[in-house]
Amino acid sequence: MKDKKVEKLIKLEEKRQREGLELIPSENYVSQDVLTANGSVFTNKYSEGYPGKRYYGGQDYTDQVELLAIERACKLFGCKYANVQPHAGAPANIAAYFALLEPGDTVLGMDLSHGGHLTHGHPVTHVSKIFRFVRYKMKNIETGEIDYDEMLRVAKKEKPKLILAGFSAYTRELNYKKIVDIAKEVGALTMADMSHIAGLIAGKAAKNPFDYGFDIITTTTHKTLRGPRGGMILVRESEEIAKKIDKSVFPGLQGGPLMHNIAAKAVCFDEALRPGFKKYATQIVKNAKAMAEVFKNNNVRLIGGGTDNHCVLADIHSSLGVSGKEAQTVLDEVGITLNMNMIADDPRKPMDPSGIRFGTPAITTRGFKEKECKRVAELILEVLRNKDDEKLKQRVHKEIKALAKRFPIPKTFN
Ligand code: DSN
Repeated sequence: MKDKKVEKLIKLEEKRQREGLELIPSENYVSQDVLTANGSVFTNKYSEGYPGKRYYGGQDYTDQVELLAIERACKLFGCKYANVQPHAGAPANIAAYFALLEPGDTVLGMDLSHGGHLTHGHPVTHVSKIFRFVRYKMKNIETGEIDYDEMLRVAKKEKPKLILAGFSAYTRELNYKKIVDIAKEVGALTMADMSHIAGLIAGKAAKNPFDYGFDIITTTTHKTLRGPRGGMILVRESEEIAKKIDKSVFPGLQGGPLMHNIAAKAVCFDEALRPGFKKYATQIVKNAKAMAEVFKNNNVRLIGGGTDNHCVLADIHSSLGVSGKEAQTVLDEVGITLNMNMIADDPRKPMDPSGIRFGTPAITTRGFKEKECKRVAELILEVLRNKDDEKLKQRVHKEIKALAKRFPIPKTFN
């Protein structure tokens, strides 16, 4: 590169990723093919509109690559329509709301403090000023069981036009059938934001909301799905809804689609359709369960009591007397990256919460199995229990580096 400053930063980031362990559950490592497509000349092209209906000329190859991405997305998730243009998960959700709702309409979604996401109507978001968001919660924080009776009661009272399933910090399977039944009873549409678990659904390691009759799914493509940073909206079967979604994404919300990113999505969907991806998705869950087990055996309180997916949420403040922020900082020092996180009904503040959230998508991509994951969980606990012991931290850092070296980040997947 001619720009030595940026080149240096890219190299340093590569080193950081190579030598450390990535446990942020929403991060992963993409293949060289995804990187190549994402860095391709498609970035030069303006393509407002959709395949066959663009505003500018020169669309022979953009049309083909977008159609390929759509076809593969539909095959992967078992649906009829896909819009692959959302730049990320937040715009995908915003476009979906505006497609399905009128200003003032009500949405029933998971409580944000119980695992829901900012884009599901947190008061700081623009959408919360336009639509009315009401909440359902867990009935039992220790098991993660959702209060479906409460969901029905709230749905009957508030008459939502949309019921939203999905989360960014929840570790159990949702009962999609119950949610669809409740939606039918009150005449609501159903939307699943499966950003975190898209790869698990694609790899059949988690249930697919479409199998239970959900109307639409929104998702990111860069988490467990292991694709480029981006978003997508899938529609199970309604052509009417699919048309509304397309209009809402463009021209409703976005301008020109990121064609290089769409090319990279097409590559990622092809990779996820290969048999090896099922093994990968299954291993992600096994690895997360193995880490959760170590925490439980050490009497650390887990929100939801364990995990069914890729993610673990631990209340380390009540169990170990360490705050989420302290944990994040001290673990960074030893080459383990994870994030501080609010726990359900957290008495502490978002910038220094009681919990940590960690997950296994990235280390599973590196080839970690249960044995290595258990060891990492043990090391996390050792560091948190001895956070001021510099010698111990140096020893752990050395072990983390050695582990990372033994499991290099792969460039291709089966
Ligand atoms: N930032 C993503 C996550 O980590 O869950 C979602 O917005």
